[in-house]
Amino acid sequence: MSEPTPDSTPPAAVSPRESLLVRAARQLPVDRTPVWFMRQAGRSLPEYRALREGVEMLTACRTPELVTEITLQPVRRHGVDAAIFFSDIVVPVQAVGVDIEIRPGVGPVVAEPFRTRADLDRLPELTPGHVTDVTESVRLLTAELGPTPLIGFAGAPFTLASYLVEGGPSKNHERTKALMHGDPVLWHDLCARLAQISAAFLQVQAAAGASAVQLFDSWAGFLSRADYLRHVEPHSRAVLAAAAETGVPRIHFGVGTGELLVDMAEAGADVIGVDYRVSLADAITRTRGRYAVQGNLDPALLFAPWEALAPQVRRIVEEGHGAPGHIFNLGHGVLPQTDPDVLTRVVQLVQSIPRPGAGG
Ligand code: 1CP
Repeated sequence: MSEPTPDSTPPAAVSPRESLLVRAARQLPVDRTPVWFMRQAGRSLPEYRALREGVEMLTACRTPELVTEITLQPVRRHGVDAAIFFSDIVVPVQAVGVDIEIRPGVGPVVAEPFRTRADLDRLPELTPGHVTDVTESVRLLTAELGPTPLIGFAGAPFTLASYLVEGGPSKNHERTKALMHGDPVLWHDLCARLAQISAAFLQVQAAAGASAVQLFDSWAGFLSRADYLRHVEPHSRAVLAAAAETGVPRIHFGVGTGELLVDMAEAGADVIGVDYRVSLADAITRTRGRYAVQGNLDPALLFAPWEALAPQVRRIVEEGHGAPGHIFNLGHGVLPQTDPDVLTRVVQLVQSIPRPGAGG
């Protein structure tokens, strides 16, 4: 099989690593904008809720047959251009032995929060042997997905550290920031360990067949730029550099990160994820048109009437035409009460709009 030439769009059925999503991430021409949704699996889908009946979240994440079925559900239903691996950002820390569970309606809860140097002993490095189920899940999935790319993911060190230090979801991240400033040496050691874990988790997914990876730094927007650059960016940079070795494109995403967008892109991303607070046009200007962009429909707009929603979808696709590559997505995850039929309609609309300048 030969590489597609950069100046032509390949025919529809290609290998996932030549798919629209990967081409857009690599700034290669595409005849239309690829689309997927963060949190497209689960939550809003009745078929997901049926499968999860009586099964704990982390058990579901570690059971390859369930992971495969749950990951495929939104691909079948919505016809999206990529699958997102059904897992959670806390799976790799659980895999190395941290006592953590995901409580319904709450999120990840850590039995013994991390506060001291001795706690680092509870966080060994991750090896592929810790996550053989993940390798198996990705292999099963990529066999089923055919030409549709699978996106692997991991949590970034800061977002993971926040769960470990706070012990669960946090509004203000106060204990995390107290550790960052109160004991910067321990903070850096914790983040360096988490960076190793995230990087190894991404590498396992790419080695087993994922065609792109996304690093979720969901809570980075709670940081000042100075804190981000000093205490966080070097660790995210290390994860993205390790991910680069796999050869698959890297998407870097956070929420409320308008002030950090350039730094997050320059940390080593191929694609910068843009939340809904910053327009794609502004994001493209801020990053000087050097990066592919992903986003950024406000997930709450999926509750608006179609006549109000459709022009917003079109506007975002058109703004994305100004970037060297655009992957349509929401500005954050699908909200649980979203009508899945609206998501399908958004996919169809995005896929109906040609991207100018593809030469085809
Ligand atoms: O029982 C359930 O169904 C629990 C809900 C749920 C689901 C479906 C959680 C708990 N995690 C997931 C899956 C998940 N998590 C995926 C794969 C599914 C998909 O995207 O379609 C992904 C990519 C994640 C990543 C994740 N988990 C992030 C980063 C993305 C983001 O939303 O910013 C974060 C912050 C988490 C932690 C987490 N896990 C679950 C919840 C409710 C939370 C957030 C809690 C909080 O507010 O802090």
